[in-house]
Amino acid sequence: MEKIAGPDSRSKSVTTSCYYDCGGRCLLKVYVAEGKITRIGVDERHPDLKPCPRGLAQKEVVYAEDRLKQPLKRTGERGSGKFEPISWEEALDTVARELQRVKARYGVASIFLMEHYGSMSPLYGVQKAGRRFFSLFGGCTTYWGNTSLEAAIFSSLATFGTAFTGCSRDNFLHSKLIIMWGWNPVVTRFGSDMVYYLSQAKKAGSKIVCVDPRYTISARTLAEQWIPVRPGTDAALLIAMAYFLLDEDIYDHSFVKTYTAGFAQFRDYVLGEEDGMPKTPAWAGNITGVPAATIKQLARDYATSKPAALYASWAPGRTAFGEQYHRAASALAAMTGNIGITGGYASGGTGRIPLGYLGKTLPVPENRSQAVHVTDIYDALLEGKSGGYPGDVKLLYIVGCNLLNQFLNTNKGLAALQVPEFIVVHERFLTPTARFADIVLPVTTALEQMDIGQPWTGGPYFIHMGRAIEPLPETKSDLAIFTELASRLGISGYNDKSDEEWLREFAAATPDLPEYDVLQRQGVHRIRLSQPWVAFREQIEDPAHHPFPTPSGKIEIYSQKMAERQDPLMPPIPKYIEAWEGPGDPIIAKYPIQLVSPHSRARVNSSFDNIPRLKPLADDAVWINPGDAHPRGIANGDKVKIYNDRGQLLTTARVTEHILPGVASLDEGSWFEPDVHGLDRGGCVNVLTKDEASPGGAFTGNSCLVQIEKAY
Ligand SMILES: Nc1nc2c(c(=O)[nH]1)N[C@H]1C(S)=C(S)[C@@H](COP(=O)(O)OP(=O)(O)OC[C@H]3O[C@@H](n4cnc5c(=O)[nH]c(N)nc54)[C@H](O)[C@@H]3O)O[C@H]1N2
Ligand SMILES: Nc1nc2c(c(=O)[nH]1)N[C@H]1C(S)=C(S)[C@@H](COP(=O)(O)OP(=O)(O)OC[C@H]3O[C@@H](n4cnc5c(=O)[nH]c(N)nc54)[C@H](O)[C@@H]3O)O[C@H]1N2
Ligand SMILES: [Mo]
Repeated sequence: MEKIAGPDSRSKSVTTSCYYDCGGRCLLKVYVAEGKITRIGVDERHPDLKPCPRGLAQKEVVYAEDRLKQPLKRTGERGSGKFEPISWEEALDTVARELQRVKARYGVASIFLMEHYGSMSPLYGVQKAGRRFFSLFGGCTTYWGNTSLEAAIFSSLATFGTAFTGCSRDNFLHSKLIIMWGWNPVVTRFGSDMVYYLSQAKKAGSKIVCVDPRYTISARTLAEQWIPVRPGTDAALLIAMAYFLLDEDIYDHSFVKTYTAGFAQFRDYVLGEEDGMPKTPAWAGNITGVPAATIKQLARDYATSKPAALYASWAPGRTAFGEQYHRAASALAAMTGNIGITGGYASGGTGRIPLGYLGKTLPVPENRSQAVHVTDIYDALLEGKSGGYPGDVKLLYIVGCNLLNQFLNTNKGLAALQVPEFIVVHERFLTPTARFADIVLPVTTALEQMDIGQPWTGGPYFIHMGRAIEPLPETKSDLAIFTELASRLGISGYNDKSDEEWLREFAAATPDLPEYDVLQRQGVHRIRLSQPWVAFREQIEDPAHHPFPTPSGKIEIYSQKMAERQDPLMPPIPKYIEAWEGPGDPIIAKYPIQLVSPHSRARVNSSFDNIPRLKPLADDAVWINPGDAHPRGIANGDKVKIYNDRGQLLTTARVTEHILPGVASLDEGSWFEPDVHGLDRGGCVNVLTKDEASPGGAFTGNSCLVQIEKAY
């Protein structure tokens, strides 16, 4: 914490960060006078960690007029949004009593804990704080499946045996070619320093190509070439690239031979020896909408521009059979010999690196929780035990999650949220989900807490997050709330340390960190690297002593574990499997447009949709190609209705050549606002999405067919 020179000795600036699930972990310099934030600035000493518009708007988040500042108790119908303020005493007594009642009467499986990514804080983080509490309470039902990247996790584990498949971002300075595949980092960040390095790479002469149904701001500002592709067909495109490399014999034979397992089976499939269907560029052209010549050129560029990084992001994985796309991307990275080398990239994976992760966070003891997949939560509420789920949910405990807005098939969610006898929500704002609570507990923000910031998907750095201001009166951290509930319920050992004691313990358990006091003084701690950190460098440089952590010790293009499942929808080699609600689904006759739902530059998922400084920066309009708009009589700026059998919403049309014909795009995260006819006037895209998991567990929001019409 440094004092600003000036007459007011009560002024200070505090180094901190946010801990949203936002793609970054930036450096915020928070100026405080007389206990109030006056402004948020940039620390010029760290240009690569410069905050984004969302970080810079945190003062407006902390002091938002609609910030919840007292516990609320429902007074109207559930979902009506009618509440009265109550004391913390009454709120916590009620929640503790309900927890006890439901546990005694129905058992812990009837309590559903839905904590999510509202806060990724290592200490107060809703996931750790909530899970620890319910563990000690005796268990609960909860969820499994990562809404962001389950397909990538599936692929990383099957192919490489680990989820750490990424690189430090300076690695891209060495790439001759960077393929941004379903990736829009200017908006989604993927590390505060990512775009900083991509821009430098471009300046230094790297060629950047973007494969995306949309011509995004990243394509516009970073790429030389935009290759539009139909959503959900990426595996076909990648597999056809593999065909071309085989056909032209321009793949890296020695890499494939030395480091991979099962290439022969993949080759047989690609060449059509397995099923009589060669996966030629012409074959993929029909499926993906990408001309065969473009596919060949991209494949040739990738194979001949070593080192090259194919950055396969997660959105194409959030489709039906999305895991096949990630597996195919890694197979291609292996065929071009781009794994484990500076300037290359393992592709197809989580992109995580182990640097910048704390060695210890709030511990969660083993418990007896059972889990429901993220796409089945509403079914679990509606069907309970008779539907094969762990219990009949009587108490729903929601922390850091805008469930109704962010999970697939919002209208099913409306019915599901009427099922539990009691719903508790910890929130900062009265979100569409919080409106369904019986009790809402108001929580603090990062600027009112102290913490250690660990970067999203990895560093290599940490940020000490100083407490800028005292919590606004009558708000509490999630950890403090659970601590008080634990004491009411006679749970001992939930939290026997001060916040600072926990942080000291985390720092001490992290070899990459100095002592806590040093970290606090430094503000930012960089992990110095002599060369870019690249996943699998040891495996490639010294294979005799460093096998891959897979059953075969190799990169498993053919996964033995997958083979054992004998499930044609989870084949041992990457295959193109036609998606539901994709171009090949017969219902396309009724709903002819593929809708994707990217992440917004103005929000973190649905967070900040209510913040007046940020909402005008949002692009809350549906992108539609003129070829689709004109026959429908839709002009730029018109109000349009988007609908399918699951729901309908109202939004504005952005008629643009920047999206492929037959595809539309509406950013996720705008708040659900249904009218009496069930038309969502808020533009929440999940009223349209289907709540079905891919076989590998992916959340499939980008497999969604709709119709669009002009609204009058
Ligand atoms: N500003 C901001 N940043 C964020 C977030 C946020 O809400 N706001 N959220 C964070 C979170 S939680 C996550 S998980 C990540 C998400 O990171 P991503 O999944 O990478 O991000 P998206 O914006 O969903 O999609 C990226 C691009 O993929 C394209 N796309 C969609 N479907 C397909 C497809 O089938 N094939 C191809 N080739 N492209 C496709 C979209 O048009 C979009 O331009 O972002 C993180 N960063
Ligand atoms: N159609 C479609 N749907 C999607 C996606 C998509 O691409 N398309 N993306 C998916 C992805 S990748 C993700 S990660 C999910 C995100 O889904 P969620 O994790 O539900 O994300 P948010 O909507 O930001 O909701 C988090 C809530 O936590 C609150 N919050 C913030 N900080 C705290 C805190 O410290 N404590 C507590 N108790 N609450 C806090 C915020 O106010 C916010 O309302 O959405 C998914 N939904
Ligand atoms: Mo996410």
